[in-house]
Amino acid sequence: MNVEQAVIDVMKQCGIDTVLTLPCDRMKNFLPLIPKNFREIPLSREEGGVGIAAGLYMSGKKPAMVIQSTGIGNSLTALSSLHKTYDLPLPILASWRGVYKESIQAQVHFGKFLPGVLDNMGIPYLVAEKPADLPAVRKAIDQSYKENTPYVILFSPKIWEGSTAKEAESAPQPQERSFDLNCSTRMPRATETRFDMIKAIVPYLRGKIVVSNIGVPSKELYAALDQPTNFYMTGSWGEVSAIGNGLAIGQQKEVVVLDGDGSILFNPNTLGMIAQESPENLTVIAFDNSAHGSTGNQPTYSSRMDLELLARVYGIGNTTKAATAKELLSALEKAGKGPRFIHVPVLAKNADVPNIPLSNVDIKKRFMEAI
Ligand SMILES: Cc1ncc(C[n+]2csc(CCOP(=O)(O)OP(=O)(O)O)c2C)c(N)n1
Repeated sequence: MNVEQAVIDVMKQCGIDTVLTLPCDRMKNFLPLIPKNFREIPLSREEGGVGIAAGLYMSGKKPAMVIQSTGIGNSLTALSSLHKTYDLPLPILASWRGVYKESIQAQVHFGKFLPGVLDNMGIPYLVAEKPADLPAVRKAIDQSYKENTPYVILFSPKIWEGSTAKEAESAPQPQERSFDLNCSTRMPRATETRFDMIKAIVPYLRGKIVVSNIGVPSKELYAALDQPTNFYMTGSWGEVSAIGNGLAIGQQKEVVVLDGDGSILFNPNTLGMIAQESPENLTVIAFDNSAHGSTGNQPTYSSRMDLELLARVYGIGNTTKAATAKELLSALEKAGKGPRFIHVPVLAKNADVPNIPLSNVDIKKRFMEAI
């Protein structure tokens, strides 16, 4: 039996259309089948895939993740504060390492404790160790979508033993390449606050899909322009541009992300994922106050480097700086193929604005109805 193909068939029966992947050696005959059957989004870090998957789902897609079980470790905060509090589905098909015929000592500790971790976090899981378990895999994927929860399917390496799947072919070799890193790295001094900037761009944001960084930036957006097409983050710090990326991949309307320097430096791989998928309808505004604003303006190291250049290095070609609200509005209004990255210096100062009086599930529901 070709077990790898049988798993693909199950995913298709469940209506999965997009698969986020980060490889495990035990799945090397399974992974080549994914781009042949689904849209594949190869990841550089599983946690970023959690954000992209949330955006894909909210835009009407049906994503799943195929990763190594270790990747669940670096995704736990995002799974818990994003998927578990906004009630979002995500089937995670994980190659379960550390338990069956494991030769790598480093895999054993987390692999052994993983079921207990999932149990304690209220994340349902299933162990698939033989082809006869595949009907249960199908049920688990369906349940993830029916009950709006992540559902982990732990594939024991045992399940692939004796499979008739073809051996994976060798990968194409890297080609010569060059990049245009030409951008201004002179950062003008900040003269306006993030709230000044958000208020000034309200005419542009009105009616658009807007995703805002955790904490004060979301509260400032709520105070300046509350609308159902705003997705306010209340947790999963560092995922805002990943969610925006997923939303922009999953549907056609323009998506504007309000990100921060701390968040980008926390998860810079998200910039690479944006460049890789290159959704033309995505604009990331990076409010750079050289501080962790929401937690009391503790300095970040963004003052020692250039975020716009970082975006270029990651492969985002359409970048600019906008030092005033007027410049930001005109940069936004200037047509240009995305993904776009606008680097905006702002004062390290938070507006005194109230909390958002909506639950996470309410934010998600009205957002999904509106977009
Ligand atoms: C994993 C994790 N670490 C730390 C925090 C606490 N935290 C919340 S917001 C924030 C800083 C936000 O800074 P930035 O992303 O630059 O946005 P700003 O508020 O400055 O606009 C931090 C450290 C968190 N929520 N999650």
